[in-house]
Amino acid sequence: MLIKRRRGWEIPEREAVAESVFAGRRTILKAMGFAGMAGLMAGAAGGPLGRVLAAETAAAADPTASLYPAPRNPAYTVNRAVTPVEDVTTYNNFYEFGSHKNIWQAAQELPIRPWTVKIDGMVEQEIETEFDDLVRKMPLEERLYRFRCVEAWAMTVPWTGFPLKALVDMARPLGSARYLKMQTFMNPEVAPGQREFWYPWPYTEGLTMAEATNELAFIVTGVFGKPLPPQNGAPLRLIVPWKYGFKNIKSIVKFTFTDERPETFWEAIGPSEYGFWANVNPAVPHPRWSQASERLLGSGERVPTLIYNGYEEYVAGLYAGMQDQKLFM
Ligand SMILES: Nc1nc2c(c(=O)[nH]1)N[C@H]1C(S)=C(S)[C@@H](COP(=O)(O)O)O[C@H]1N2
Ligand SMILES: [Mo]
Repeated sequence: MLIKRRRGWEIPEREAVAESVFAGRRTILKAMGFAGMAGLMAGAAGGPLGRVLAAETAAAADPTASLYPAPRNPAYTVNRAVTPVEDVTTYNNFYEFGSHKNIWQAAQELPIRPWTVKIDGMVEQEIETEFDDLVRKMPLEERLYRFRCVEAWAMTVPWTGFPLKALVDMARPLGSARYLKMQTFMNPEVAPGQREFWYPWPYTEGLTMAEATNELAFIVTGVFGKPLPPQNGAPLRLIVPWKYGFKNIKSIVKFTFTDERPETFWEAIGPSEYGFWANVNPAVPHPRWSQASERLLGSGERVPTLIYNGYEEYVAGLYAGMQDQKLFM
C-alpha cells in the first residue's frame, strides 16, 4: 500500500513537466491550424480537434453563457503577457482524469450540468443550490492573475468569477468556524483517475477563514470571457494566486466550514513535499527541485519567481507570527 501511494505521487508531478511531450503536442496543434478554442471553425469531427470543437459548442450552449464576458476589474492586472488560450486550456493538471497531459481531452466526459453545490458544516443554515442559480447571484468580474504550479511552470490568465468572500458572506458561518474545506466531485465512471484507489479521493483543499475572505481569493467560473471548460475545473473552481497551483481546487461540489484544519489531497499523498499552506516562495526549494524561477507556458521564457507569486502586499499580513509553520511547501 505504501509503495503504491508513493508511486502515485512520484510519477505525476514529474511527468507533468515532460517538455518533449508538451512541445510535441503544441507542434501538432499548430500544424493543424489550431488557433485556440474561439478560433475553431470546421472539420475534424472525431479526434482531438473534434473534441475541442465539442467543448466550444458546449460553451455556447452553456445556460450561463450570457453572463460572459464580465467586466474586467482593472485593480487586478499583471505586468507580463497573457498566456495563449490553447496553452491554458490544453496544458492541465486534473488527476481525476489521469496523470498525463492529455487530460484536457479526457475531461470533456465530465457532465457539468446539473451541478449541485452544497454549503455545510458550521453555518447558520446549510445551503444546497444549483450552480446556475448560485452564479447568477454573484458579482462576476474578470481579473488578470498570475498562476504558479509547484512544478515550476507558470501562466497569466484572464479568469472570470466572484470573490470567495461573497460566498462566505452568503453562507453566514458561525463564529466558531476557522477553516473552509472544499471538495471536488466523486464520479469514477467518468473520471478514470478516481478508480486508482491509492489516491485519497475526493480531491480536498482548504483555507483559513482569513485566507478565504482575502480579496484575492476568487471562485472562477469562466476563462477568456467564456464559461470555464471542464479541463480547467468547470463549473466552478478556486483560484488563490499567491499559492501553488495544487491549492486551486477544481470542479467543487462542497464547501464545509469547520474548526479543524482539513487534510488536503497532496498533503495526504506526500506530506514531506506538499503542505497545507503552499505559499509561493522562490527561496524555499521543493525537496526535489528549485523554486527560484519558473517557465512561462506559451513563450517558454524562464523568469524569476516572486515571493507570494507577486502578491506580497495583499497577503503577507495573513502569516505574521506564523514562522513556526511550513508556510512555503
Ligand atoms: N480536483 C482537482 N483540482 C486540481 C487538480 C487536480 O488534479 N484535481 N490539480 C491542481 C494542480 S496541481 C494545478 S497546477 C491546477 C491546474 O489548473 P489548470 O489545469 O486550470 O491549469 O489545478 C489544481 N486543481
Ligand atoms: Mo500543480
